Amino acid sequence: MAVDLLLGLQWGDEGKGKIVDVFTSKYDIVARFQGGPNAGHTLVFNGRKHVLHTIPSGIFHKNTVNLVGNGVVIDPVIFKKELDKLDEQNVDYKASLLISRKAHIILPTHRLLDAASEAAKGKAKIGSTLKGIGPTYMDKTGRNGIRVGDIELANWKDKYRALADKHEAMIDFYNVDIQYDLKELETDFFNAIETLKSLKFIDSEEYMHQAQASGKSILAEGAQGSLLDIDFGTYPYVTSSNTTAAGACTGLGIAPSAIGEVFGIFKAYTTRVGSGPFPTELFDEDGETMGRVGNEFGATTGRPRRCGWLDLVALRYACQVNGVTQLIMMKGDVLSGFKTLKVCTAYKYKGETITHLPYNIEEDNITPIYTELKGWKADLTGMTETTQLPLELNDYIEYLEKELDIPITIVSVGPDRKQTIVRK
Ligand code: 2SA
Ligand code: MG
Repeated sequence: MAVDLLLGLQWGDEGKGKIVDVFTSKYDIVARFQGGPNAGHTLVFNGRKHVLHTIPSGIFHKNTVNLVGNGVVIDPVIFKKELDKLDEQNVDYKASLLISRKAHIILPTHRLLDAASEAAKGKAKIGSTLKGIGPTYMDKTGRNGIRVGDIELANWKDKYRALADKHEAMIDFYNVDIQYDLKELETDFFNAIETLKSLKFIDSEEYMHQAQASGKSILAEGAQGSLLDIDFGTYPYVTSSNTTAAGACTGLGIAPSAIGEVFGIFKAYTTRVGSGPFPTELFDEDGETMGRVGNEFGATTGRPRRCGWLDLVALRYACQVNGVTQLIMMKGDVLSGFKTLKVCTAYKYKGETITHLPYNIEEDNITPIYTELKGWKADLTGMTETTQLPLELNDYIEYLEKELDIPITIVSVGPDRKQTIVRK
């Protein structure tokens, strides 16, 4: 059976957690394939909000297996906190949560290195969530990392010590003012490692292979967004993993030919948290309204997200890189009340009009060219049927479908599971 993918098409925070949760009843397995606790996936049901960072968003469904794949990086301390939250809510994850032995572990010193690197960059900082993501992936590709499977081995602490000592020397090298007590951090870390060890570690590519062969339905859950992809995002203002469709193959061990539907999820406008280019960013009242009405704050760090109009140039690019087969539009409800909506259809770049993402998309070089569409007033948040949607919103949706040549099959009108309209 094919593996379906659900991916963010912008700079993250599109609402992946919510949609995975809505989809989960259709899948036997939900798997994370990249990123780590930099992600913040928000789910709302039964009047409660839940934020997941490393654990897949299918965890609240009884019969779903949740796999943390080899492409993910795990911070045992944050992972333990997530488990504690699940315990509080009596979610039984012991049998349903599986972890790849090949996933890499974020050490306390990786987090410190992240902080040191950002501090040394000053104004040019990436705007990292400071969860140690970059340094951990550096050790992975540098072939120095510690993997989940290692902690089952007797001598892994020697390897740990050697790596942590090297990291300390590197932190010194940055020569920035970072205060830390490694002993204390290590106490928490080793405690959390023990908790991690109580979970099921598996050879996940083999598991996935068997699952596919026996007809299990699988959904791969992306984290961050396509424009934060290490190769195709707005480098260097990106995260350190492949957030796009190809990342699901390397991050789970599934073949490209095994991929079925690619669900691309986007907000009806655009947000970005952290630094880096954002051509349609607004610095006016409209941007402020989007942030306020959309409650645009980082689910992991609480940072306010930058807001702007929908960027079709960037969205089309993301659809192409991922091979999106169905689109899911989120947060249309946030745009209710805008008289006119703008959609960026091209960029003015070095005196020319272009409709692709150029190599260097620094703000100074790019002026967005907008098309205007009529807004709507109605409150969408109680709507459940397509027929209830205002005419202008239908026009907005149909305009995007035509421009992108991909159907928008789901429209979300609020954070709750129930606020989800299936169009076709
Ligand atoms: P990192 O932490 O080193 O991977 O950061 C590198 C860049 O990637 C961005 N990034 C994100 N952007 C949006 N959402 C993310 N998750 C959290 C959320 C973020 C938060 O869901 O809200 O709470 O602030 C996420 N994770 C990484 C980051 O901003 C950097 O630009
Ligand atoms: Mg998020």
